[in-house]
Amino acid sequence: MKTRVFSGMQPSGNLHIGNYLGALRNWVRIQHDYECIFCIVDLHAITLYQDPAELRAKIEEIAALYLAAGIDPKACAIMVQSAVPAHAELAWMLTCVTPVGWLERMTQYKAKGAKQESVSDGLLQYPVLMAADILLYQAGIVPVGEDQAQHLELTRDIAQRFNSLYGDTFVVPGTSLPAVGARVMGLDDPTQKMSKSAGAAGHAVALLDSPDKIRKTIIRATTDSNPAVDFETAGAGVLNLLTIYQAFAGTSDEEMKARFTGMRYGELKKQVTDMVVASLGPFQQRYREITGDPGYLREVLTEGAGRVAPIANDTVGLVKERMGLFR
Ligand code: AQP
Repeated sequence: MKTRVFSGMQPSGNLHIGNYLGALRNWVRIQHDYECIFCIVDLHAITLYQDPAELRAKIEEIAALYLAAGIDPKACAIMVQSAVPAHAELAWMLTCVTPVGWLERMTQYKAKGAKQESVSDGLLQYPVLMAADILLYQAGIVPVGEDQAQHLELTRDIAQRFNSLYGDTFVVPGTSLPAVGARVMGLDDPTQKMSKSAGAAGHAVALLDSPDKIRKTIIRATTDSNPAVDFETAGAGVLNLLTIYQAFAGTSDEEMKARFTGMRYGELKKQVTDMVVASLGPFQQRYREITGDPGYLREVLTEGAGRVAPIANDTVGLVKERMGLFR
């Protein structure tokens, strides 16, 4: 039997090249080697306020982006988290075995919480819901970007704690990070990771940005005080541009050095722009074709949820059995 893979994205803004290079592209690469479930995690998105109409539209947009990136819905289940109630059900059961201190230590909770006037309990519980998503399907591998590594560590801690309290129940999942592009930084501020919710102009390149917008964003990217590329002393902004190029082009470290050492930043930005525009072009074309048939999208999502629900319900049944809950 193939190892199961689970991963997801929040429909909380415009997917950017960080989401693509850190996660989505790897999903496409491994989709035929494993039994894959790719989720649109709308219950996670509402840990921060979302406009209801926009959220509903974003869910379908993300599904279309999965397909445009090359996820094959025949090989993989593409589904929406809230369409399978077992996600929320298992999250509650796991909440009851998770010490609050574990959650308060999460860096994403601290960073996102600091920007809110009032922090919802949902934001604190976010990683428990993520653990439920993964453990529900007994996933062995979770391909994510580096910012999610701490949440994955917590998922393992929760699984192990549950297993030791109630007996072996959950597969303890492994994290899979890409070799290049695991943490793409903001183009305006390379000390912060590129983020959907950051909002500032010049921060991110969204997957659906026009070539003109991409050019304007990259041309304004923060560099450093060197006149040209020097791999030994390059600042975070220059390294970020080089990473973006390397991740899209698939070039080796040696090729990168040979190509870019001594290149002036204007030319570096031009080459990065050309690479990003050329890589996103076919992707955007596929996106337009897919969204031309909304019936097809709904079919894919309905079929995906139907395919995974029995696995999820079996796990909830087992957990209820182990915990002594009414069945
Ligand atoms: N900057 C990044 N570089 C590489 N990978 C990234 N990911 C996110 N940002 C980067 C990976 O993308 C997947 C989906 O992320 P998410 O939707 O769960 O939300 P997130 O991790 O919180 O990402 P964002 O873009 O910062 O969204 P918001 O602002 O809405 O919270 C994950 O695998 C993530 O690691």
